[in-house]
Amino acid sequence: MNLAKFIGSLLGTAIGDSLGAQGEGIFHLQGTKEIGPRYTDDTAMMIGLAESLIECKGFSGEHMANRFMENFEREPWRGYAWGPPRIFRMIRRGRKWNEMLDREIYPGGSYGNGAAMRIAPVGLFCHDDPKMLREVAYQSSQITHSHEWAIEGAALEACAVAMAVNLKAENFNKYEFLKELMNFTRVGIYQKKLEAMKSLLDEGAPRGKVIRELGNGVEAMNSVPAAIYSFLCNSDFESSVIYAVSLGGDADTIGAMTGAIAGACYGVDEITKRWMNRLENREYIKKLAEKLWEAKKGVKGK
Ligand code: F2R
Ligand code: MG
Ligand code: MG
Repeated sequence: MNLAKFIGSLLGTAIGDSLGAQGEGIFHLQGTKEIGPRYTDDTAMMIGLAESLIECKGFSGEHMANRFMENFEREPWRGYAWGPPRIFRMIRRGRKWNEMLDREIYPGGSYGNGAAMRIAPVGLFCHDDPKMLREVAYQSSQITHSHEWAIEGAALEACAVAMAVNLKAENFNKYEFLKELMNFTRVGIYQKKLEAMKSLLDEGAPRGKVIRELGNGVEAMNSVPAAIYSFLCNSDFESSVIYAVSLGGDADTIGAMTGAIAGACYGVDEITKRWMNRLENREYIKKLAEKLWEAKKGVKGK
């Protein structure tokens, strides 16, 4: 278990988010190279998820839902989307975390990328146990997102983070990585997009084609594949997140999810120093990664 990878993944999330936050919603963002002064809801929710896993030494739906709600109430200005704040208000009024409250907002539940954008701590905490990883990814997602595309997107992103933790960066083979993700996913729309990545990688496809085939939107199935691809088609942390954000669209979230995977692969020492120095709340996020690592060691030692 490598502490630098845990720290890299949580700080990587925050850096990718802060880099993309400057241009969320813009179609193409080529040229963005400096992080903004603030991270957004992506990192705020990743922090809540990590805090809960640490405090409970594992998953507790009620605790996690309350932590999401409290963190939102303290900082409602982080740029949350439409659904989650409504769910937090329902929870404040006494509704339960596992009532699939998003179905009262979106028929069939939300397939937004809000569950996947915060999932890095699950990939880290469950990096050695794929069954538990899928279970915790699904359950933690269902607090706000119960649509199959949202929970599977979160599990796939968590799986990519876990695989990145487990691999030695010098042995990274993008096609092997992709194959393992294809074996993991159970949902057709992700299987199709992972399949498409093979040819996109082979031909070094231009950004326009990548966006057309994988998407760059706020929906989980239109952003998780873009983040995985951004990691696969680059070979260091900085170029991975710059590429992710250059796809535009939901740039903070594609940046955050790419940063989580790339940070887990390359470790904190390979993260661009000028970004680290500017990152909001850097010391707290680093501390959280250390505590998550300690909590994992404790659980493993039992
Ligand atoms: N939302 C933003 N940014 C724009 C808002 C900025 C903000 N108001 C400000 O500047 O202050 N960013 C963040 O939201 C995304 C994550 O969203 P999440 O948590 O998944 O939310 P939600 O509401 O569940 O879903 C988001 C959108 O997805 C579409 N959608 C989801 N389920 C649907 C369904 N069943 N049918 C139709 N559409 C569905 C909707 O368009 C939702 O609005 C991240 O980008 C994060 O950065
Ligand atoms: Mg955001
Ligand atoms: Mg976003």
